[in-house]
Amino acid sequence: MTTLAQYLESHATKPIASTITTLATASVSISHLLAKGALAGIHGEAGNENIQGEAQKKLDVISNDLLLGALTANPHCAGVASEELDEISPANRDGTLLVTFDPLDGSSNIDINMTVGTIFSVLPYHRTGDTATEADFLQAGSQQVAAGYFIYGTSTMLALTLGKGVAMFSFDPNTQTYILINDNVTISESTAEYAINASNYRYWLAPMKEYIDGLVAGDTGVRNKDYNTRWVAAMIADVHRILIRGGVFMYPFDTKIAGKAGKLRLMYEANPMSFVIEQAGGASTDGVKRIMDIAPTHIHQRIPVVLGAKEEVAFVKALHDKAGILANGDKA
Ligand code: FDP
Ligand code: ZN
Repeated sequence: MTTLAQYLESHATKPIASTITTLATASVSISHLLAKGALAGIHGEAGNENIQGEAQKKLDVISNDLLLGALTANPHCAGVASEELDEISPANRDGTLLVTFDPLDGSSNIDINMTVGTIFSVLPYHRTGDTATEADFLQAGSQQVAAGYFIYGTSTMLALTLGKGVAMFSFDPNTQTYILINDNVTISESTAEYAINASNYRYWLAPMKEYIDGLVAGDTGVRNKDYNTRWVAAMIADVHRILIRGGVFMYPFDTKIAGKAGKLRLMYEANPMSFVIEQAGGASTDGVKRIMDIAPTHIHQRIPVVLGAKEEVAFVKALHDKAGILANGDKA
């Protein structure tokens, strides 16, 4: 039996091990709060009162504060960026790492007692000794030194990559530790299962419509096989399912909200999940480019996402190439 602490000791540098340990400690507190649910007064909107008449904070705000407080106290952490906060938070100037996180992905699932999770990405800090700024965070996903997620489902788990494959851990409530259950998570190159919110169909670009039409046509269409749909509406749960049993996940470019290329965030969701998926043998694109090759322009940048089984990701990209689609959704 290998604990997370033992795994990190033999697989990670000291600063990375320490940062992952800090994240794991915070995840345990978040998972305890989630388990208490309505009894912890964490359901509903921030600004409401809970059953004791105390001002109520939404759990995504509590999770954000927990992670932010823990990471900024870690001497290796030079700065933190959260999906919940407008500005980055500089931490310790002598740190060598930057951390971005989505404290509670899928937070609309909390009130219905469904899966949510914490996604994180660790980047190198190149200006040790100076105060970190947003510009320091704007590194391509290929620069990540670690990434993963804590998923709070029927059990709490951690998927972690340090750039040499993906390890999966399960939280043991008895010992309050994460235990390694698979040190080489791999996903199949082909699949017959896809995840997309098809209610957005009319807002998609032509290649995405053509792709999904092909899957829906099943063995009567170009793909010559039947496909099945799954959509949890929490990226973390959809990606976790793909790591466990394969599949492809998409939140593509759509024209629903003018000026927004996609729904998901590059620095908090797309990059860390792409790192995990690629390290497990899958692929990830925005339809045009490998996501981890994209140079970020803004900390809260949104991006179209297609990730999972290599065969499907290549098929989607080929349809975009054929249509001459550019990264911003325009035609070449
Ligand atoms: P949420 O808004 O609940 O945080 O992060 C965005 C996200 O969830 C993803 O986790 C999820 O895949 C997607 O939004 C679901 O979006 P739809 O409601 O449009 O299906
Ligand atoms: Zn999210």
